[in-house]
Amino acid sequence: VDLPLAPPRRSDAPVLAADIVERLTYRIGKDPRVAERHDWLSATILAIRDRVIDHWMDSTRSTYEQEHKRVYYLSLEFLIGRLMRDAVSNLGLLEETRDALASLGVDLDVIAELEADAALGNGGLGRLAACFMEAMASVDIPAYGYGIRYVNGLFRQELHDGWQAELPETWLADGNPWEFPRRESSYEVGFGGTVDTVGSETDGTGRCVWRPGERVIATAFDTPIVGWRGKRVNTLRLWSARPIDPILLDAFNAGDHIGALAESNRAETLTRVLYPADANPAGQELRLRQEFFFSSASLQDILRRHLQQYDSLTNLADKVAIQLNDTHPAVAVAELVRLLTDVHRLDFAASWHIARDCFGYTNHTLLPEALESWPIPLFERLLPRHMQIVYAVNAIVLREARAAHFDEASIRSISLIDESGERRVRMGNLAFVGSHSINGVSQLHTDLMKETVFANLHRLYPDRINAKTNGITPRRWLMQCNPDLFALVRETIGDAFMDDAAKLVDLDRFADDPAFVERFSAIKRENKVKLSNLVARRLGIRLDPDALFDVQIKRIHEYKRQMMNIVEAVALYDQIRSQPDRDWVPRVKLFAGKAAPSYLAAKGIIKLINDVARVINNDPAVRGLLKIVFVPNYNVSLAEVMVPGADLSEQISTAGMEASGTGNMKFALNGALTIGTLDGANVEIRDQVGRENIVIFGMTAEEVGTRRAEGYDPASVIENSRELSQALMAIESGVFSPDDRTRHADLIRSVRERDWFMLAADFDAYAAAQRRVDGIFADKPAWHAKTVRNTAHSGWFSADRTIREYASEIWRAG
Ligand code: 26M
Repeated sequence: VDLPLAPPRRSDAPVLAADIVERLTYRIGKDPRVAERHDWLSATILAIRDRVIDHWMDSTRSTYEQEHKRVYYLSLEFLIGRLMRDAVSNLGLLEETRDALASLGVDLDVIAELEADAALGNGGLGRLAACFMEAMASVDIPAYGYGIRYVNGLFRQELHDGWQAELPETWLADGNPWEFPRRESSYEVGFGGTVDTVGSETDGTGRCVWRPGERVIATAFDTPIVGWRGKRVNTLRLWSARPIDPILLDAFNAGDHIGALAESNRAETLTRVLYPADANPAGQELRLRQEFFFSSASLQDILRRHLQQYDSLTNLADKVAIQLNDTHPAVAVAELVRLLTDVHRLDFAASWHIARDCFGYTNHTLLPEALESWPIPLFERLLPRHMQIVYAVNAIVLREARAAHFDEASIRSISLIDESGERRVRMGNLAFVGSHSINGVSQLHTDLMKETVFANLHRLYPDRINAKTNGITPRRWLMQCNPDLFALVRETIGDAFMDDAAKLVDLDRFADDPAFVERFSAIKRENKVKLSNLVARRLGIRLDPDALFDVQIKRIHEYKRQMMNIVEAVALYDQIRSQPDRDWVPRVKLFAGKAAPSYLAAKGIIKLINDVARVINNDPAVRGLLKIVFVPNYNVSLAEVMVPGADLSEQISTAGMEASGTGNMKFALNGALTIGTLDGANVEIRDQVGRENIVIFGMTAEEVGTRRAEGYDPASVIENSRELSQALMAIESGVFSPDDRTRHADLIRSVRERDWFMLAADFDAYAAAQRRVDGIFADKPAWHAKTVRNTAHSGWFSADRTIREYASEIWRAG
């Protein structure tokens, strides 16, 4: 045969096509003639995965050879979504893969849709961990993510008569071609039992030995995470629990078929399901077991890898940085101290200092009900040795506070033990004292950390708290989810922004260029058509793509104020009917999000949205000027369609309550305007895009605080707002729930009586801001210029920037 010179890249497609057929035949065991779409997906992933492996091994090897510091990101959640497009696109194989599949009669976009959306997380915190994994690989940081391989991720949401129903999510049902089981990387994790002292206390040989009453095996499953341009491939290592003895044969043979499997079931229950709350920790024993299980397995793995290379633990903190994603892995602080002292025989003080030099802790919420703490009797029963270590650490910290002349109240707030009622271990305080860095996820949130929950710890250790404003990966959240906009940007300003998102600012000078704006807005419209098609397919509701698409997608929470949004829709509905001849701007309000199954108020809000939607959407007097849509089963894949199709991004939390938000960044990057409060990263979005290009309303965090301190009275506020009074009255009188007129009475009463999230106080400002939005939207050149400027100035929110800050200021790595 005639061997060509270096072929143009696209001609690699035949090689890839042959590889896919090979995987299909020999790995899946399917004849291409009878293969189904799902088989093609698996075969394609296997072929792509094989192209990742050399990069993966190179990355691991170079870290080892160059003795680079490794970063370990411990998180109980990784909300990764689909991986195929991400890997293909980061490897630069998108066109090649498309062509290869086309030559086999397969459509890439069709099979990509079949990949399971891995939802091993609840919301923002889990999605941040996934963006960080991709960004750490992209900026060439040797990093490992550690978490749990839940068999069932976040529940699937259905709507039954407008109410949320939860169904199990079975992402592994068709197998997971991305993962590599690592039976050789297995560790024992213990629970319960007793603590013995062996040797003599006096001659220095004395030490503690924990003899667990129960043990399980943690086994690793690795998923490669490909960075941008395939530069580096890192590992996401998820632990699965299995029993030491899969079956007790003696018991089985004696006829005890249930007892023979009891241990096995108990182990498998550990990693069975993700807890579906993203606030209000349930405080259940299984959750603490999950937290300790994955913390312990991860630390044993980290120490094994370090000792294998360096043969010593004294340099651990020079070579290892461990980031705690919230307090969920905080027990790792005590576990590392235990491993260093009891197992590796370092003295306690040395162990404690090494641990603190290794750990960093990221806080994601200030909501008091979301701060984790565990009842002492439970903690002590499950982790008796760790309880001792917590007390020992607490003694050190309290001694330091006394030496600094702290008063009793301050000392009580610093203590690792909450003595105010039932005694509890405060995981936030444990994470704080066990870390050399404690960071917030936006500037405002960090300032509030210093003033509220951690005020006294901050006074004692004033140089530990720092701000690291969240970021998002521009690969998934622009290149992949909005390929047409990405292509336009590239054609307009060149390729530099692909490696440095800050360079998107070069788009700014095109904001008033009619030819550019025309194309930019045509792409937005096309994305709105795609979103409309999804809504038509799933819900049978027809949308007008020229209407303003107003989108609020996030977990359903009172503090996020979806309720304020829907009440405003009711007020608008009222006005459209009473002033039919005004030049209303047609609007579609889209909602999506899950409520924690036990969060009844949040579920009531979902039902309210659906009740209001039914009435408004079916009222001919509205003449299509207002539509309300609740899209079920919000997940990463749905966000990838809804974000590019949005005109308006709703970021309307009560100021001071949303730690950062990251959806806000995704919308701005894709050219939506934000309507928002000065909360979390909204403040920084305003700073970046400029106050003319964002619609800010409502009280500041400081005003919220003062108002509360003064004694907030919602009733009088409601009385003074005609619009709000009428909307609330309509809802509570059953206008939207004719089949059960009092259905929403409790929800409305909680606003009238307490209004903890100050919906009433911000309502008029919100409604006025919405009318400002209408005005801008009607002035197309003004609107379009603002949308372009949002994209142009969102580059700073790249997770690459965030990760570089973590690397240089916290991890001293990379
Ligand atoms: C705790 C115990 C038991 C079960 C679940 C939990 C739990 C799970 C998730 C508690 C909180 C969880 O998440 C909090 C969270 O998602 N916070 C969000 O973090 C984002 C990333 O930093 C921020 O952008 C959001 O503002 C913040 O709400």
